[in-house]
Amino acid sequence: MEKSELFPVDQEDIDAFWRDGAVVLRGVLNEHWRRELADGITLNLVQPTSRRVDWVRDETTGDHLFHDQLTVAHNPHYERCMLASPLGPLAARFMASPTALAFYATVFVRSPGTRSRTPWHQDQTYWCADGRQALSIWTALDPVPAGTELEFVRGSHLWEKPLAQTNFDEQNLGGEREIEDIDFMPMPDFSGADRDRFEFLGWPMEPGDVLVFHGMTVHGGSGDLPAGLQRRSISTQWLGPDARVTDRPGGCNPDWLPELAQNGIGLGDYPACAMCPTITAEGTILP
Ligand SMILES: O=C(O)CCC(=O)C(=O)O
Repeated sequence: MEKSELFPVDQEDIDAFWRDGAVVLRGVLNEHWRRELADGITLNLVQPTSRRVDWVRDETTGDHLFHDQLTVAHNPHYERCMLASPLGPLAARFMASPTALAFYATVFVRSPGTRSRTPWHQDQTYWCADGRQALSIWTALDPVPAGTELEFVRGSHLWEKPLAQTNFDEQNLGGEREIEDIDFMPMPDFSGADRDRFEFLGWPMEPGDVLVFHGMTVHGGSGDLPAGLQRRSISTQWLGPDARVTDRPGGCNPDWLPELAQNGIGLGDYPACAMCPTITAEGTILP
């Protein structure tokens, strides 16, 4: 792996990303990369990490929602895709940065027909890193029909206060998370009574399409699947040079601080290290 592939980016999409907090790009991952990710998921399901949770597991209906979070070293297929597919250079271009740091990957696998919506949240308020140059690139290996899309609250990455946090534990998915010392914005009822107060973005997608969204963009709501349709989705997390490692009053999720410390990275550092490799906007993978 010497170079990442490149995918052409329109300035209009970059402008929309900074204005709205999320954009869809069509046809970014070709069949080769989709197969690589599918192989990664097959391996991940039989070799989960210690961070794996099953948000849904119903032996009667067969419904299963598997979730894991991994840095590149955990899975050679995800590693190849994060380093050599167009994702890294795209992340750098969207962050208006010469480089993108491959922070980690998040995996969601819903068995066919599983009905479990992702709670509304902002990723970055859980991360052990902060910065304006911070985004995720989400993709699904299965079609995403209308009504099951991941939704984004338009412009929410620019809100002054962070959104109240949701519980992502296996036992209490979506429950309120009590954290002192943070001036949170109370959680609106985005799916119900407060829906008219906000503007939402969401796109039906085909395999190979990707969503690029800012680390502070509020999102959720996806995943009430029709019978027979599965969803294997991967969200890759990227940081730019203004990002710094941080701790959070309520703890981080995922908490990479111990692993970063083993790589010589502490609070306040930019986390460039063997665990989080860097790719340039031109596709060079830095040693
Ligand atoms: O795929 C999903 O249901 C949730 C995705 C998500 O929350 C994320 O990528 O941060």
